[in-house]
Amino acid sequence: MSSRVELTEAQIDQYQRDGAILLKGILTPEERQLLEQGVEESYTNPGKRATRASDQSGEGETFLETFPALRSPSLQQLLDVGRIPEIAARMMRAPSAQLILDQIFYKQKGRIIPTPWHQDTPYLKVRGDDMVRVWVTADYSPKELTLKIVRGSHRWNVIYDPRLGGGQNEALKKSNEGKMLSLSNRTADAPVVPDIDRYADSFDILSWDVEPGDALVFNGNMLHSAGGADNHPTRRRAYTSMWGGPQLQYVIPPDNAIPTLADVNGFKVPSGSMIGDYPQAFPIGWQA
Ligand SMILES: O=C(O)CCC(=O)C(=O)O
Repeated sequence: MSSRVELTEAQIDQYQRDGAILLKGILTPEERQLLEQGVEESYTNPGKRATRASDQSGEGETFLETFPALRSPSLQQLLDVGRIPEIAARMMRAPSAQLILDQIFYKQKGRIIPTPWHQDTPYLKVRGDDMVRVWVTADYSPKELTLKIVRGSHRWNVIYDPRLGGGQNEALKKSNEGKMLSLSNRTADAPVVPDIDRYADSFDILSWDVEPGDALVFNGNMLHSAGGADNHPTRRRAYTSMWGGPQLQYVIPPDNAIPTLADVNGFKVPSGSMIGDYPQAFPIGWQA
């Protein structure tokens, strides 16, 4: 597949160094339209991997769907266009990008519930450096509501326990995802997520205002969160896909984890395999 996305070496270096970068205006008008249609297709016709969570007082609503592209023709087309996986592969400096999972975080206007500080790694069945998230939004998302990311945390070589994080995981606990992950029942002996909001001066936190058409690209091992609001005037609809390079390992962790696309599609991949050896199980979105 040929390269169609304009990326500079300086941008790729920045991604590699910081673990995250905002690419301004990188999506085409067609991709923006597919995104807009796709999040609405999922929201209005939720599938079995969709859940609605609200905060402890029952206010605010986050609609979370995992693997929405399996049911939304528009989101599938958005991935098939191939520019999102091309961004992922080239940021990794990998020869290809394979799909691990995709998700919608659709936050209704009004009260916006925050997403707690976490890494994606402990929830997943993949391990390694070649793991990239591409987060795109259908609405203007001010930096307060956009992902905040601890610069350089992809190099810390720590997988945190996702349960705690300053007790912020309430919304997640209530969701199907949380139930499936049995957050109260994990056995891994892992350090607690630092209370980053409380000690914000001790961390190098990146944050951005993000518009439709931009792509926020970050390493899957990064610590990240999103803030909330009491009365935000618009929805904050984000679509986020996770891509792996061929060296990424499929692992079956001791605790529950979100299935990968391979699991959902019924492929049996031995734990410890490199995903590059299983292109049917982890579909290739872009290849050099
Ligand atoms: O959009 C959000 O609020 C959370 C997204 C997220 O955690 C992710 O893309 O990994």
